[in-house]
Amino acid sequence: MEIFFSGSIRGGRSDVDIYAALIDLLERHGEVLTEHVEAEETAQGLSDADIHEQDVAWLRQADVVVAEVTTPSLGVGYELGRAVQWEKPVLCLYRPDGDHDLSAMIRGNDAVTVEEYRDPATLEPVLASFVDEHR
Ligand code: 6K6
Repeated sequence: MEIFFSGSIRGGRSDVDIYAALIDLLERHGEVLTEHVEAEETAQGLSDADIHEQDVAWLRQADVVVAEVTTPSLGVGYELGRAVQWEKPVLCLYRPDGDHDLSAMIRGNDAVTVEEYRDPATLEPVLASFVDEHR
């Protein structure tokens, strides 16, 4: 099971510790292709074109897509749009006590499952059943 985890990078890094906790949980169920989303340091030597090409290839390859969408990000929104177009199973994780309302383009999309949460630890059964459903 190959999992594409999507989370804000240039959109803002305030949730990076949560991304790390979610990636740890997801690694119990498969291979996370996009561990860099939890990296503290931005990768050296990759152009924006390299990043786009690599991420689109991983997205195409992934069996499922899990995105943390509390911090709005153009890149995450772009990845979600492409994942929906390719009919990938998509789970979006959203903390309603954050500073941003979730976009209608995510909440209003029948092809996307939205799960609200407060503590990443409570998501273990949600992630397990989402991954198992699409195994
Ligand atoms: C590595 C670690 C931190 O920053 C980097 C270098 N930049 C990127 N590396 C890999 N993927 C990226 C990078 N910038 C954006 N992305 C992709 O877009 C990721 O798959 C994220 O899910 C998404 C974030 O988009 P922005 O618009 O918030 O940057």
